[in-house]
Amino acid sequence: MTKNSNLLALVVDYKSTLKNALKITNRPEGTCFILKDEFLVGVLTDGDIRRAMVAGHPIDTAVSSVMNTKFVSCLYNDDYFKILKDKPVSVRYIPLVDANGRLMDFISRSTLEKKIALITGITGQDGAYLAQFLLKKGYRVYGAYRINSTPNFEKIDELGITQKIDLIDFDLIDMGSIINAIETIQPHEIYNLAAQSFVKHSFSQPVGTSHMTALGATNVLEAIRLTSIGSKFYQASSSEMFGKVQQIPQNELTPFYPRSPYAVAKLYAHYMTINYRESYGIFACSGILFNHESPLRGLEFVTRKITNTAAKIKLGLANELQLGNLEAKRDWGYAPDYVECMWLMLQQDKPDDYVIATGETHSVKEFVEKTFSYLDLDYKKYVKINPKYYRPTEVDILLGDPSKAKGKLNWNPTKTTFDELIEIMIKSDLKRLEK
Ligand code: NAP
Ligand code: F7E
Repeated sequence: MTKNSNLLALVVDYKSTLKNALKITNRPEGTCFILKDEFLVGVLTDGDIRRAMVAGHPIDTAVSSVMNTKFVSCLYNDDYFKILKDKPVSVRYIPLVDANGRLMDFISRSTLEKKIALITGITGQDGAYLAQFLLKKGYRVYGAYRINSTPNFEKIDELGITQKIDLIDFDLIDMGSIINAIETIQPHEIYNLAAQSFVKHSFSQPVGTSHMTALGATNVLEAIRLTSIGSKFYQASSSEMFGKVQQIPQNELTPFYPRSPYAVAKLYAHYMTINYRESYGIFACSGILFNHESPLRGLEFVTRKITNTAAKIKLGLANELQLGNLEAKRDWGYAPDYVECMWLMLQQDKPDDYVIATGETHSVKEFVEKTFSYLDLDYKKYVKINPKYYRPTEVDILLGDPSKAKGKLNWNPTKTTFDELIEIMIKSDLKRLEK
């Protein structure tokens, strides 16, 4: 749709009820529509108005004072209350205006019927699967990515969803870009998946990891607080926070003992999420996800390194696989099963934190053995230990207890078994390499 002022004629008609307008825009009860003449120029939540009234303003001043703090919906006139009371209104196209009343864009009714999600880390494994999942649920999905010299959309390309996602550039460590994204998009849900997520790199880049993985999450939380749009927030926390485990299996009450700069950064972000929930009433959830893998897993992570190299060996494209600690044990699940939990957490009545795991643990060696034996290869002939893949401190065993997620989210932790996961990954690597 072009930004043509003639289209303003399409903006509002008065045939159906305001209640319908509330319904189609998927906004909570108590939402106020801001109208300028006959044009709907923005939306305020009940919370916005209540906050301003608590500050002692009469309702009309309260509304205008709140609106002045917003990027969108900054016009106000008396028609608003008159129309709210007397005239039913339905919206086909909503013009978005800036603080000076300039037309910025239109939002179509069909767009407003959809829930809006903002995913940070859209170029990563989970970002791609979560986007696919939310698109299937009918969401409008905005994917935030950082600008690199070469854009890296290969995962969403592989799922065939790149054209269905609205891609926006931002950087986790640049709060202005996050505020700008939230104000422009007005998302109902924000999934913060972006992070420096490779544990080994966090030892060589501890400061960069803290900036992205710890402060990045704080930037998003602070942006949610400042924009006051009421977006729900999901934080991608990690089983790495259990580190030197204090209890087996680990659940939501297990004490943390992080063993890498990555894990320390994630723990900071986890507690920030809880703090923003308790301090400001933000609907913020932390998903403590155990390792989850897939054909879209980065090649540097051990599972994908194993399946990809073993497939290459099978096809005569490589002759050895160099690994570090084969004794480490992990609770490995399938990424597409796990992104569903992220969404489920944000659909509950109350925000909370959940452990997401399969409840099974396997060693790296077991993963290697199964992969090679699936390909009729003897791993002992090909696997070489290289100390460079060891870490200064290791997490020896992770085993999650997903009972809470199973009970409260009605989630099935064993939808995809360990053997099925390995098979899916090998088949995909073989297929890709054969191409
Ligand atoms: P991933 O594949 O490594 O993806 C990480 C994403 O973060 C990438 O899209 C990356 O973008 C982006 N990113 C990094 N720094 C950024 C910055 N400064 N600004 C903007 N974007 C930035 O990770 P994943 O496996 O999908 O995991 C998703 C999240 O869950 C991560 O936070 C991870 O730490 C956490 N987690 C993962 C697991 C797991 O087993 N997969 C388990 C628990 C928690 P580029 O493409 O530009 O690098
Ligand atoms: O290592 C051992 C390594 O790098 C798994 C991230 O998604 O999950 C992931 O972190 C184990 C470790 O994952 C190699 O020492 C042996 O014990 O695949 P990984 P990770 O460190 O568990 C958690 C939950 C996250 O949150 C993280 O973001 O495998 N290992 N040899 C090796 N690991 C690698 N990468 N490469 C090797 O050659």
